Amino acid sequence: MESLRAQDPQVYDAVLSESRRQGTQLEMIASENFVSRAVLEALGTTLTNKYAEGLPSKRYYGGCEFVDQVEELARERAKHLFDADHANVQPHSGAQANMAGYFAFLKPGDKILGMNLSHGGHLTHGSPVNFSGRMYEVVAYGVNEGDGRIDYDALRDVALKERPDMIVAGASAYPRIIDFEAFGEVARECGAVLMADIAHIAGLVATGHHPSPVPHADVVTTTTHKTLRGPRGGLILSREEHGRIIDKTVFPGIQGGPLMHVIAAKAVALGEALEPEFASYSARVVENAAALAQVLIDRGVRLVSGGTDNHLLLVDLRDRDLTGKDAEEALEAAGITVNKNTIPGEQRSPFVTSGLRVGTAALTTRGLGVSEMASIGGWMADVLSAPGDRSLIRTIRAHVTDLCDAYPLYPEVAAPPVA
Ligand code: DSN
Repeated sequence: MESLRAQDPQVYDAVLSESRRQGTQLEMIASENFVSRAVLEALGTTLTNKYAEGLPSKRYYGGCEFVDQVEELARERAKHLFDADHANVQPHSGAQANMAGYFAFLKPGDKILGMNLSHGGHLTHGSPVNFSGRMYEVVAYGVNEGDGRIDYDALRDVALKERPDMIVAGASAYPRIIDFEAFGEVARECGAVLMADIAHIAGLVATGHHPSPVPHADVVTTTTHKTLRGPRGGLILSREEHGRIIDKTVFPGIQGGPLMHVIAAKAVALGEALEPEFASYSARVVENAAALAQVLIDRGVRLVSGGTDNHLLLVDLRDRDLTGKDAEEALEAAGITVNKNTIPGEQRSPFVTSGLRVGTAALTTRGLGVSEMASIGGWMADVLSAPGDRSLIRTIRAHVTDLCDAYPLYPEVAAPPVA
């Protein structure tokens, strides 16, 4: 980054500080990960200069022969990885991918059935503060508050009563396997389109560590940067019959020029995900989450649904005199980065909450395994039991620093700041 350093020391310093922050804390936000150097390099290429509206070989601008190669690689790798007929790799984000899914199949005022946000759903699944809740009539399904798992009988009942035009299967804070086959049956029974949003679990789906929605859903959307470990962005998979409408909806429907440098980085990440190493990485993500869950449970920490099947856990703090906000801050002071999160039955606002969401995808990329999860789980339990104990937090911060030093992340960021 020599040119950046010389030309714009303020931006350079902020980037360097962020790199240092990532390297010196335990990143346990369930939706984050660390990309490879190859992905980082692809993001910083001349492809950012190129306009390429359209699709490979069908562009509205000249000079697209090389970006065509990149986009074709990304599309083919995505189809191969997920065993899908059709892939569109242009959505700028998961929200854009979901918008394209809605616009391709629905008209304003149609009815969608999505997961209740406080039960683990996502803003784009029908929240009133999001375009999805403003453009469509929304009904919700959720989890059984007793066991924290999706209530498939209640889902069927509400689907048959409400007759939605689309059902959205997927979540951003759900620690258990999602039964996409059951969703498919309900959607067919009530005549709805099924959209599966696998943003969180895409890497697990790609490697067989979570059942795939591809055989059951009309359209599957995802981000590329969570368990899939690619650059920030979105991706849409569909059956061949829906490919044309999905493509037209992304461009010219909702986006302009695709971000070709990001698509190059998606191609690289999808290539990595096709390698056997990625399958063993995904297995370790799940193994680490299970190990972390067990340590927390053994230490008396309550988890929504009593554990996890995937890469994340949801801590239920309602038995403690502690909010999600305060717990997040105390853990951050100890060097452990998580996010406060609403939980089923939530009584507090989303800015305060009664829960924490914790994930293992990023630390697994960094090389940490089950023995490190045992230590981290113990430190988390200690902090949650005494969030105001500054001396304890200082001690844990020192342990976290030692652990981070043992697993360096992008070591070149140790370069000194601009004087
Ligand atoms: N912000 C993402 C997450 O944390 O799950 C979802 O958009």
